Amino acid sequence: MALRKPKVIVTRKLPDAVETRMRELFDTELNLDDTPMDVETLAAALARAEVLACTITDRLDGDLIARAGPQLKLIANFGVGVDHIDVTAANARGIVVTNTPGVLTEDTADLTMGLILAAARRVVEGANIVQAGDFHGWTPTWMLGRRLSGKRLGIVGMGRIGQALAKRARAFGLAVHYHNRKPVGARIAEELEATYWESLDQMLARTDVISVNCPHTPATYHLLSARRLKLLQPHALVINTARGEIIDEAALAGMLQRGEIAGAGLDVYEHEPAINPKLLKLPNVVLLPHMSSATIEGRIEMGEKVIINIRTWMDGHRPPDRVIPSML
Ligand code: 8YV
Repeated sequence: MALRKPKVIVTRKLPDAVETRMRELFDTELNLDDTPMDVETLAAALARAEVLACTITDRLDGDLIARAGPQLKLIANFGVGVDHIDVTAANARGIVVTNTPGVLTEDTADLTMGLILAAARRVVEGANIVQAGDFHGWTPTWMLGRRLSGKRLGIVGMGRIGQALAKRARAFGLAVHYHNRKPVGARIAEELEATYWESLDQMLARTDVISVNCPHTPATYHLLSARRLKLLQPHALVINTARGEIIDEAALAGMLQRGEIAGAGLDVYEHEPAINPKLLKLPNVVLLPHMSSATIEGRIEMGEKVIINIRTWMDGHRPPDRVIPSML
């Protein structure tokens, strides 16, 4: 007997292959013109959907979740970070929340390594000079960057993405240091030749490049506070492909402007999509538009994860990527 198709409302445009499969499997409403949903449109979706397939651009706070109809049973997020969803409020109403871990790990680690290289070797600055027609010939002392090999990388958050970054960093000759709630297992630590710092403060003061790779939770909000940023060495680079809220962006911009740290590579921002205007004017920063997981392969795999989560829930099983507050 064919399963009844649940009403699934998708809040943003997803890759065609994903949308087609969702239409085959579910009673799916797509957002074909990709207009981000405002609060009232989201509330209307929560009042009708059995499953909401949402993204980071949908802020599902406790007030909005309180407006969900009793039929809403699953919020299947297209993305790994769930800091835009009040998971506790959802669970309290019997709504399961899922995400898409694993499939964007390698792509995000690739671009994090790219930002490290770009910031250390002034890649964007150099490219802009050429494009502006200002390259008038080689000189021995022009466009000097900093060598990566032999330097120390401090990874804040040694989960999947942190570990994938560590593997890449080793290949570039960087020594891997990390801060995490707890040390990684002995086998992984040995493979990555990684040094664990229980004290984030101590690691910050001793590493040359800092990369933020932890989730944004109440415990990691402004983890890199103004006080902690001051512990960095003047030649340090700060890289962030996780969430803007983890760094005090105003403090970081001020320090970069005053030359108190050497540079930054940022893909995410505290008040995204707004960016601190100071950052936009600085030559020593590389700024990307939240694109570290943006590959067509990754987006399709994220969609497949969303589908698997909905499908297993439909079949009465526990979805594989269920998020529970104690994991955050
Ligand atoms: C995604 C991300 O592109 O998955 C995440 O948490 O930050 C991004 O890389 C985005 O969240 C899609 O919703």
